[in-house]
Amino acid sequence: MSDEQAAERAELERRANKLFSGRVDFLLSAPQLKFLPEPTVPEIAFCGRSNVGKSSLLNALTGRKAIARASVTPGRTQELNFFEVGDPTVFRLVDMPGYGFAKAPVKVVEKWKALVRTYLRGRPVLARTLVLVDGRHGPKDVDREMMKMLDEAAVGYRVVLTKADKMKASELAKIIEATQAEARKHVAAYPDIHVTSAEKGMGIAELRAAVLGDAGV
Ligand SMILES: Nc1nc2c(ncn2[C@@H]2O[C@H](COP(=O)(O)OP(=O)(O)OP(=O)(O)O)[C@@H](O)[C@H]2O)c(=O)[nH]1
Ligand SMILES: [Mg+2]
Repeated sequence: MSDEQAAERAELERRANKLFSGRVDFLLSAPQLKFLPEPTVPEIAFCGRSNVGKSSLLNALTGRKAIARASVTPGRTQELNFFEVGDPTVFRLVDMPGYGFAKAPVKVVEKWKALVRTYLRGRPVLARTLVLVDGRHGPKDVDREMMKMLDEAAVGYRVVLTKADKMKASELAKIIEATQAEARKHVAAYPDIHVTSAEKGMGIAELRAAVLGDAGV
């Protein structure tokens, strides 16, 4: 990276940190498509398997402990939850229900799936999707399916490894490599993945800056 690029990145991170530590408000919870807010600003969606750490990552990015409810029980987030960032609002973060949760009733799972898919495929203001992958396991079949669906819908996404703090460095390195290789197989995925820990704050400043860029701010 040249000095100029490094300076640009530092400036973007500074702006991102300022924005994320300013106004962040819960807007609404949409259990069905008809409750979606007016598509007036860019949106960044968080998707991934149940329990992967979507709500926790959203909390970490915004520096709030519990603006998005993090769950003890997988399958806690059951609606599309919208959060507004900036004053006036510059963009929104959307916390989504997790996929691949086997214990929920089939009908409920089907309902979430349809909601998530329809939102991801048809939302005009969707600026970027973050596909979270558990740093303890790397990509699973359900993650690949989600990525494939996004590829087909031409929805650009970033692959984000979560819970990096739970792994030994040597194990994490293998997971990073496998996840990177997976991302590079998908046309709509950014080739470079993000490695994060909501718990320890790892990778958070970089992801804030990336989200700012994605939102076109
Ligand atoms: N050690 C560690 N634990 C984490 C991290 N992120 C999330 N967790 C834990 O993982 C569990 C699930 O986190 P959530 O943020 O609720 O996951 P989610 O993807 O929103 O889950 P659903 O809404 O049920 O789909 C919680 O017990 C979190 O405390 C992390 O970076 N490190
Ligand atoms: Mg959640």
